[in-house]
Amino acid sequence: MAVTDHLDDAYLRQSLEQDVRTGLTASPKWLPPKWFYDAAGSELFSRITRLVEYYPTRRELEILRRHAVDVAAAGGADTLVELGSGTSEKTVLLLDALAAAGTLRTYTPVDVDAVTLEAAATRLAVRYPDLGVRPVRADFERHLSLLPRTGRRMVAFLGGTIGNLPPAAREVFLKELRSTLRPGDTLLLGTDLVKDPRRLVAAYDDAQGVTAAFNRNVLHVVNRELDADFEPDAFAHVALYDEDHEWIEMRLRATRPMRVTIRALGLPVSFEDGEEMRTEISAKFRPEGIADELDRAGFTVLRFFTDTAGDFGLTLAGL
Ligand code: AVJ
Repeated sequence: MAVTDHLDDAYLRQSLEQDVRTGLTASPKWLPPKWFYDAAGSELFSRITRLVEYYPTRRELEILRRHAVDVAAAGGADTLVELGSGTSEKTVLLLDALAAAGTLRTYTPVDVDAVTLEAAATRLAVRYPDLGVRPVRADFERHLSLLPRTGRRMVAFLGGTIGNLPPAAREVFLKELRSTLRPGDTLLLGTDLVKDPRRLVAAYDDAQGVTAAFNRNVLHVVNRELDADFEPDAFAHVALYDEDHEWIEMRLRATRPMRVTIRALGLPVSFEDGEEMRTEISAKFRPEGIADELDRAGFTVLRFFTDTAGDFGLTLAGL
């Protein structure tokens, strides 16, 4: 399967270097969640989606099972572009509905991890022999303008991944996405919703420690790619809910004082005992907040769907 690759090694390397230098010299330290997703991290995330505590994937599937037909009918798309497609597990429901509606021609999954992208694209090409599957390896924050320009498009951004962007970056992202779309195109946006903080924290701090391993994976990635000497097991996994910002924060806490060297950057980094480094925010939304943000970016909400428990939201927006 031919993958259109906008992430050549030099580009990836340069953005990782820049992110690591910026994040690890900041106070407090941070690393962007994008770097969780190498092949091992994508596999760990896939295990997270099957944990009892991690409800978002199951809830979004429930919504798609019930409403994919409505989404397909309202969207009328011939091209489905999926940002952060991962294993494309949920996409099958959308593809079935769009295929049944008779409009669908092309599916373009977009992801940063080549292995995951290739596997998902091949699997879907086999399942839908009449569908043009055109995988694109790209960073959805940087390469929106390079996505397919033809046909009537539905851009799906599922799973709540938009919540990984802080509010200002969300605004930029939504405005840029809006500017690549034309009348008739739609956005299908998955968002986790505000709920009991205990359930939120449990979803990001599971009993089996899969999320902890996922969190520490970013250190393995930096070790491998930038010849660093982090001891991932010397960092404790932290998940907390920030009530003011209404987001989950994942952090890695140094369990003792440490000196780490990022050899490829010639960068020494010290951690104090107990020092915490932020590795992810995962924002939780309210329906009116979603409509507001979409509105400000020039979208209009066509439909809002939720599951029976009201845990997760799926919004279909037009221009
Ligand atoms: C894939 C970004 C939607 O924020 O819930 C899961 C990633 N992090 N557990 C999320 C994640 C920790 C996930 N997204």
